[in-house]
Amino acid sequence: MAVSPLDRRFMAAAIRLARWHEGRTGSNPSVATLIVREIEGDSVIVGRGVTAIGGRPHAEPQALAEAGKLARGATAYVTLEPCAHHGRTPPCAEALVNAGVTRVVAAATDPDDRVSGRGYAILRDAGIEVEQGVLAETAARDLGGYLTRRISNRAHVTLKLAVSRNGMIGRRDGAQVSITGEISRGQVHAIRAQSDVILVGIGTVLNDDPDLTCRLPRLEARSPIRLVLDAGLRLPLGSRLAASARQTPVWVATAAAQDIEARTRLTAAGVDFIASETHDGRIALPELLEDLAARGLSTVLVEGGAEVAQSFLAEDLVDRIILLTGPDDIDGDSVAAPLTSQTVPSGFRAVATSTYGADRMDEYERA
Ligand code: AOF
Ligand code: ZN
Repeated sequence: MAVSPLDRRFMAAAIRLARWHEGRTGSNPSVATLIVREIEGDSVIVGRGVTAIGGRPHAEPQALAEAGKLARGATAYVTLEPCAHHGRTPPCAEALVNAGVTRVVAAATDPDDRVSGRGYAILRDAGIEVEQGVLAETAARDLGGYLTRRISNRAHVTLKLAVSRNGMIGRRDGAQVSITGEISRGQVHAIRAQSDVILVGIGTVLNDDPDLTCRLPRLEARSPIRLVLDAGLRLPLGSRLAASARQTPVWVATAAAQDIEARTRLTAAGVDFIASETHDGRIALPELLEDLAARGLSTVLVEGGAEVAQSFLAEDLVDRIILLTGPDDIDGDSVAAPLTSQTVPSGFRAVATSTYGADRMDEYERA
């Protein structure tokens, strides 16, 4: 049976379900499964599952448990190829076979060496009809962090920039200016909640003293690790970051041999350190992203400032750009944004545009 419009609709629903646990499944990707069966001429969802918080159980056994006997003869919609390896649970591909599913529609292929194609092979060898690649692009966008970590062995980078109407990101004298409104702020906090790490340079910390937490009602607990690029270890003990390190983790990427006293005091405040390589006095970014990936962290949201954004762009380490453009100009002596909607680097393509109050949010990804 070929892929039908109905298949695409169920897959779209599965992709939406997978978003429920995005950013909450540890090093495992958040994927979803729907079990759909013909009942009296209608296609009915009889089981649904999304990778559990923390990463296990996987989506498939949960959906199959809900479907029970109704899984026999059903179609399973999976946003990622079902796993083929024996982890703490038997392979999901085998679970689908054993439950008597007769057709599997899948979106993205799993690049995990233990799976990659083997999940599909287990299904086909058991006589199950497999359609792969359905809405693969959408699924791959959501799974971007996981796929980049597995394929490129580094964390996936989203660069977030808030730019004034005249293409500025702030005042040169450091005075605080508000570029975007309340609605955008909520949106940014939601994106924070889905990220594993928020990254800023020490300049931003010294200038703005930011919190970098998610402050949306009921999502406070989903604030990710806050990581500061600080080769010279200048993070003040009195900064909001250091002062809240016990509630929400703060990591400092710094050169190995730094002021032992400052380090000891920050450690006592709950700050953690990543001993990092430096190039010309700056933290080496590719190595840092590899280090994060090796720790099971997939997604990094780069939030400032201009110099840090510029470094990630110059080293071709940006996978996604979120550009917020406010309605007003910043006058006087101001800092030009590394990019605006007019000057997005050629390696990127626009994937979405939204309006939040008076602000516009443009989203780009690698072409
Ligand atoms: C699935 N369904 O819901 C997810 C999958 O450490 P383990 O045993 O949990 O395996 C982690 C791997 O499982 C991960 O790298 C990816 O290949 C796969 N994730 N697979 O069948 C799921 N989350
Ligand atoms: Zn599995």
